[in-house]
Amino acid sequence: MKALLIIDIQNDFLEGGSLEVKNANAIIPLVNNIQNKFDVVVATQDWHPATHKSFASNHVNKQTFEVIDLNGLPQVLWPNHCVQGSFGAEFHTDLNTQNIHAIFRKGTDIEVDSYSGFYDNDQRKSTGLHGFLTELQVTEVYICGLAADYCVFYTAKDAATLGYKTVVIEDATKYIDKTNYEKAKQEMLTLGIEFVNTGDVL
Ligand code: VGL
Ligand code: ZN
Repeated sequence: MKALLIIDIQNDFLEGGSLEVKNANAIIPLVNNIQNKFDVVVATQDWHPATHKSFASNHVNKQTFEVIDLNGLPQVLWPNHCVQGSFGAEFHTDLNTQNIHAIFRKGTDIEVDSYSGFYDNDQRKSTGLHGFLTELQVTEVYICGLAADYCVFYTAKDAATLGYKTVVIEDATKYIDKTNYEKAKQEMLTLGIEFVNTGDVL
């Protein structure tokens, strides 16, 4: 079985959002177009309490995009984003959500960030996504969404490590930082992760 994982297509990562990813809105029609090519469609949502420690605003004298040590892990300090229940945390209204079988929310523990749709950044707490896919006998995951150098990257790495055939649908992702993404892509290629465009899955 083949699953499409739609990562964090939420208002705060889109045009006008607090952590806007450049040209991110352009991926929405591409993601809508490919959904019916998969047996299972899953989405993730970044879903932070307002007190989340990945927010620069929750630290004294820290700037956004500074890196700190958070409970032993390097942590980029972000602008407030995807606060639980806020408009910024909602999926963009143009995203077709009718085919989405399940939604997995992450980043709910204020002490640890969660880029991957599978596990918190310390790999201690699971979102349940792996159990869900296993139950449905999914062996291949195709990943799209935001951002290519953070949540897409970490989700793809965990998927590959868990033994899924892992494919990133590159034209249906956008990165925050190009250099970061180029490094991430090299690492993904080393792990055997494949790259395609939406035209290849249609
Ligand atoms: C993300 C930064 C902070 C993402 C989430 O979805 O890529 N990036 N939180
Ligand atoms: Zn976040």
